[in-house]
Amino acid sequence: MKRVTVLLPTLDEAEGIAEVVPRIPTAELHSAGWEVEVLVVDGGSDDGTIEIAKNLGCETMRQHGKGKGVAMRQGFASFLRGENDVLVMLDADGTYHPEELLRFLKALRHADVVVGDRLKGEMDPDAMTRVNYFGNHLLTWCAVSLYGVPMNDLCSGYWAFNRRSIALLKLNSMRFEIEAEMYTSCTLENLEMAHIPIRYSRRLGEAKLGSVKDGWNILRKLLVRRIFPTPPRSTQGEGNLNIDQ
Ligand SMILES: Nc1nc2c(ncn2[C@@H]2O[C@H](COP(=O)(O)OP(=O)(O)O)[C@@H](O)[C@H]2O)c(=O)[nH]1
Ligand SMILES: [Mg+2]
Repeated sequence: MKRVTVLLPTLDEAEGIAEVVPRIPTAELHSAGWEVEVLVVDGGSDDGTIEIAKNLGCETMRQHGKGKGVAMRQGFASFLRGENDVLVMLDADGTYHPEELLRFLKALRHADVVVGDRLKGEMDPDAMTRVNYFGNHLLTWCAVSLYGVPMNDLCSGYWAFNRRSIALLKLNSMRFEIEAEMYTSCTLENLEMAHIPIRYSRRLGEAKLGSVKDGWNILRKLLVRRIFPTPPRSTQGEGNLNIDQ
């Protein structure tokens, strides 16, 4: 059996986590040869998210500091300390569909990294605000112009990675610019990226992303990584995730 880590970042996602974890198709994955472990990295929820996650059998971890970027890097570092083969990340808010996990694992046979593409996929009419929709198109266009590597949905939060690619990623993002930096790092490490259309639905609970501020941070990250491709190395060990633990 191969083993997959499903990484879920959470900040007050009691409603979302209670729905998302049970929707992970563990039986289907098992019959396809996959053992599943769910890792929840929490940013300080006080609505019972961690307790719900524990009751659902997830491994849970409190992140140091704040921000989705910090949480993801901490989850990646934890994955590298273990021995699982593949990591899949998605939001814990019901927007992405865990039922599509096996499609990611299949696509990963022919790529190092698989990105779920909402813009060419099936987007529910109320799933994304207009500002986020156009902002994402604009940022994706900027990313492709700057790096020259195909990308359809820069801000997608549904990605799958083989172990080698996680070990090669060099990241220091704090917040929602993490996916843009994952893209820049994949291009700089010459990782093979595949894109699959996915479904995207309206979130449960409250959004944490602030469109304008976070959009600007994403653009700034794209520009900074074009000039300084690698973030400063602040830790020892595999990869350069800049996590001190
Ligand atoms: N651990 C952690 N997770 C976060 C933090 N901020 C947001 N998240 C989670 O990251 C995911 C994406 O956040 P969301 O508000 O849905 O932003 P969007 O999907 O990019 O619009 C959700 O599962 C959030 O609960 C944070 O500071 N720490
Ligand atoms: Mg979301």
